[in-house]
Amino acid sequence: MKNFLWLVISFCMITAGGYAQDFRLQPTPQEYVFQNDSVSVPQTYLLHAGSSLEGQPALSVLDKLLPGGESQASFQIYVGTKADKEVRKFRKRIPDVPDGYFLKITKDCIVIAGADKRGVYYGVQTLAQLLTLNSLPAVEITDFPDVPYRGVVEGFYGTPWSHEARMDQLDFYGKNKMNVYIYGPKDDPYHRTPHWRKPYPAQEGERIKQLVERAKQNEVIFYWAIHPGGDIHWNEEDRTNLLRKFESMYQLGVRGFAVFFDDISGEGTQAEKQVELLNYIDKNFVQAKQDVAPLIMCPTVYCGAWGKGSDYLPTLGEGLNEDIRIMWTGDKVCTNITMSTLDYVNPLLQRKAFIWWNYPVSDYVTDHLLLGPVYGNDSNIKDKVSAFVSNPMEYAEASKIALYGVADYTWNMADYDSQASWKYALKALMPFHADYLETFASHNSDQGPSGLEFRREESVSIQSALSKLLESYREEQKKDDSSYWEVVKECRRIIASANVLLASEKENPALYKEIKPWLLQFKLVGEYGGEVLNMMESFQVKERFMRSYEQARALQILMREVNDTYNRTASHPGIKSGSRHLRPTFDALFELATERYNKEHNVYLNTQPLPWEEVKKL
Ligand code: LOG
Repeated sequence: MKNFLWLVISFCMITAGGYAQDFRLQPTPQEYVFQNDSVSVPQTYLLHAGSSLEGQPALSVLDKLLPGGESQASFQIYVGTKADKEVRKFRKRIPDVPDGYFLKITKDCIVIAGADKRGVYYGVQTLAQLLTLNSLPAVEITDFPDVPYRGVVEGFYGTPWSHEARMDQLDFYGKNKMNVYIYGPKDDPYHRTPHWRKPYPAQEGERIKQLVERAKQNEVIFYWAIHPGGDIHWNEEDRTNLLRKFESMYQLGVRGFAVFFDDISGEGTQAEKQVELLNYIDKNFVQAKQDVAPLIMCPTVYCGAWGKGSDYLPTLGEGLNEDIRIMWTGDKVCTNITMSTLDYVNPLLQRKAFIWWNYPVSDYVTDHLLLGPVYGNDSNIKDKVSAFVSNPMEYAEASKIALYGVADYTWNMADYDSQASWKYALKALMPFHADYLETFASHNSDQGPSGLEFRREESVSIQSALSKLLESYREEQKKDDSSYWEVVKECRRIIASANVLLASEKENPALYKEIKPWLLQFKLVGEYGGEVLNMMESFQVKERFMRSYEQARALQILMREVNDTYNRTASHPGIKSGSRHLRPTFDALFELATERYNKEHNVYLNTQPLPWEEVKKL
C-alpha cells in the first residue's frame, strides 16, 4: 500500500501546490488508488441516500461538507449501506468487514458505500479529508479496520478529563475512525468506591447525557464503567445496587456497560463471584435490554505480572458468557502488546483479549509528559484481539498525539509507520508550528524510571551526538567538535521552540494550558545546555568560564524552582523535561568542565549539579 501513499503525495504535489506535501489520509486506508485527475467540487448535486441512513450521522456530516444538494443537478452522490438499493451497483466493492466502506470519486459522481452505517460515516470522513486538498482527486478507496473496536479507556488515576475535553475527544475519535470510548476515571467517586451505588447528581447526569449524544454523532460507542470491587458484598443487595446504577445510566442514554475489578484486594477479587455477577448482569440487563453493546469486564488479574499460574483467569475464561469481553494490559501493567502475550492469555480467556493499552497514561510518572510516537506493539496481532483501547494521560489534548497513532495502528497494522504517523499527529494539533512542537515532543517522551518499568525513547535525533560528546570529553579530555556543534544547535532549537510555543497560545489553547509548565522547564534545560557547552569551551579563560558557570548554576536553581512550583500532585510531583538524555548529559558535562577548570586554576568550585529536587535521605 505504501506505493499508493507515494502516489498520493506526488499527485498532491502536482495538483495542490504548497499545502500538498502535508497531505495524508488518516488512518492509513487499506487500499487506495488515486487517478491522476482532479474533480471540481460540486456546487449542486443530486443526493441518492439509502433509507438505512435516515437521521444518521453520516448524512449530517455529508450535508455539512457539501451543503449544495438539489433536486436537479448533473453531479450525483450515492450513499448507502450494503442493504440500500442506491449503492446496489457497488455492492461487490464493499468490504465485508464491519466499519468498512468503498469510496469512489469520479468526474460526475461520488459513491460512498458502507458495510454498515459506521462504514458510510467513515467513508464520509475520508471524503472530508480529501476535501481539504485544493482540488478533489479522482480516487477509489476500499477500506476497513484491522481491529473491530478501537479507541480510548479513560481509566487513569488523577484529575478526570473535563466535560469540554471529553466532548472534543469524541469529535476527534469520529474523525480518526475510533469507535469506542470507555468512561472509567479512577477518581470519579460515582464510578468507584465510595459512590458507585449512587446515581449521579442531576448536573453530572446531564453531562453524561450530552456525552452519549456527542458519541452517537461521531459513531462512537459510549461505554460507562463501574468499579465496585473495592467494597462490594457478594449479596443480593449489592447486585441490585449495581443493576439500579446501570439502569440510571441507561436512562441517561448509555448503551454500553463495563465492570472493572482492577487494583483491588480482598473479597472483591474472587473469580467465581465476579463470574456469577457478570453473567447475571449479562442475562438480566445487557441481553434483556436488547439495545446494549456487549458487556466488557476488566479482571483483577489484568496482566501477566499479576499471578501467572493461578486459576483466576481460567475461571473467568470458562465461566463468563461467550459475549462478555475481557480486558488485558499485556505481560505487565504498562508494556507493549505482543503476539506472545496473546498466545498466553487468549486460550486462558477462551476468547480474544480486549486490549487495555497503558499508554500514554502517565499517572505513575506525573512529572513527565509522554508525547512521543506510538511504537512497539506487534504488527501481526490483528486477528488475536477483539479490541484495542488506549489509556491516556490526564492531559486530554496532549494525549491526542498518542491517540492519533493508536487510531492509525489499530486501523491498518501492516502499513503503520510510527514516525510518519507521529509527525502527522503533531501537524493535526498545531498545523502552523508543528516543527516546534516536534522538537518539544521529541524531548518529552520518556517516563523516567518507575516501579512499572515502561520506558520510551527520547531525544532520538541528538542521542548519538550527546553520548559522543560526553565520551570524548571524558575519555580523551578533548571534545568531539562535530557533536559539540550539533548539540549547540539543538540547544538553540530547544530555546527557540519553547519561545515560539509559549507565544502561540491561540493556536491550540487547550494544549498550551496543559503543557505550559513543561515548556518553561524545557526552555531552561536548553539554556542550561547552552551554558554548559560554553563552560567546556572556555575553561582556560577565567572570566568567560565564570560567567557561564554562574548562569548554569542559576539555571539549575530555576529548573528546581519550576519543578517545585507547578504540578504539585501527591505522587511524582513536579515538572521534568528532557530527563532521559539531555539533562543527565548536561549535568555530567557540567561536572567534568568544572573539574577541569578547578584543576587548571587550582580552585574549588562546586562540581555537583543541583538535581531536579532535593534527594531524599533514607
Ligand atoms: C490501572 C489504571 C492505571 C494504570 C497505570 C489497569 C487495568 N488499571 O496498575 O487505572 O491508569 O495502571 O498506572 C493500573 O491498568 N493499575
